[in-house]
Amino acid sequence: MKISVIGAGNVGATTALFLAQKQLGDIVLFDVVEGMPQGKALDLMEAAPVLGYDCKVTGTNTYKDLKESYLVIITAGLARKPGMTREDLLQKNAAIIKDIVDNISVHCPYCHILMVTNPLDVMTYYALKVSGFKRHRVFGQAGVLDGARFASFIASELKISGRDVAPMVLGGHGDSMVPLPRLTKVNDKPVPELIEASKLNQLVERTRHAGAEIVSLLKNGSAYYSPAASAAYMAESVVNDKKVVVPASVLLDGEYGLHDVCIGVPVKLGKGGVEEIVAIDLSNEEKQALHKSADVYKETIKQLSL
Ligand code: TXD
Repeated sequence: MKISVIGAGNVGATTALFLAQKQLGDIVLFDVVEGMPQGKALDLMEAAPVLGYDCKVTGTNTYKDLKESYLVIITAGLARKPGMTREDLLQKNAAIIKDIVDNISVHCPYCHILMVTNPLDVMTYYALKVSGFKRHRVFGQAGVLDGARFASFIASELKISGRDVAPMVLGGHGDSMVPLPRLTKVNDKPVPELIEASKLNQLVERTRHAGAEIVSLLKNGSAYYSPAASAAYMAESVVNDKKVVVPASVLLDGEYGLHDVCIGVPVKLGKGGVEEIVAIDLSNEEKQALHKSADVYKETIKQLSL
């Protein structure tokens, strides 16, 4: 199995490391900066004897090396700086995504695309439209990350392991995201039974702004360990056909009462990409929050030239 990672910056290179550690297949790291993906790929190969993986990692500046990739993970593009919203990246990243997707369509027309570049939900929609691929082949990573952030805050509040928290965060990857405490469980117990409402509300708000919290600490870029871990987790479910159900940004065609917008909802990920959009019962309030989030992205999509 061949997996290509486009953009060998912070998220891309870290994703390649996690993919290698999961032994998911051979990895191609692509970037427009000459020598950089080759250097990082070589470095990753030199880590292999110590870390114990035996897949091949290569770096390239040439699109034809993507040939026959089963999965292409797109992390190329500008990252946020302090004070920027994800939407501020829109036009510049759209130009980058167009170029990449045009090349993917030529060199690996049968692949699946996992979008990571921001603004995530809009770039997923854009990649889908530019590629002309069916919707099960183009999906975006955000809900796994937002859920992981929510889970880590809950775990540190309860002084338990993050592994014991099963989070649920739907909606777009931005301030309008929809963390769902009612459906977030700690060892099968809904989290509102374990954390009092005002504290839980603080954790929800911190989750909504968790990306900005890291941007303001780093001052020159955005988070990458947790985004890369989340992308590799989704890749594993696709490549190894694990069929995990996770929130991912996908094109909705009537599901959850939404049309023609990519937004985070629970999906089953397997060899076929998005094999199912999973319906879960939402309260009226939760449904409204999801629709409000979708409206934000429907507006942003209008700024794209499609
Ligand atoms: O969870 C999520 N979805 C996100 C997404 C979480 C964190 C970061 N998120 C977004 O990922 C972020 O807002 C950016 O849009 C991307 C990449 O973030 P990263 O932190 O990796 O940015 P870097 O380190 O600047 O790397 C970007 C790389 C850099 O090496 C550029 O040379 C390369 O992208 N780049 C390109 N590669 C290939 N092809 C083209 N055209 C290209 N243009 C730039």
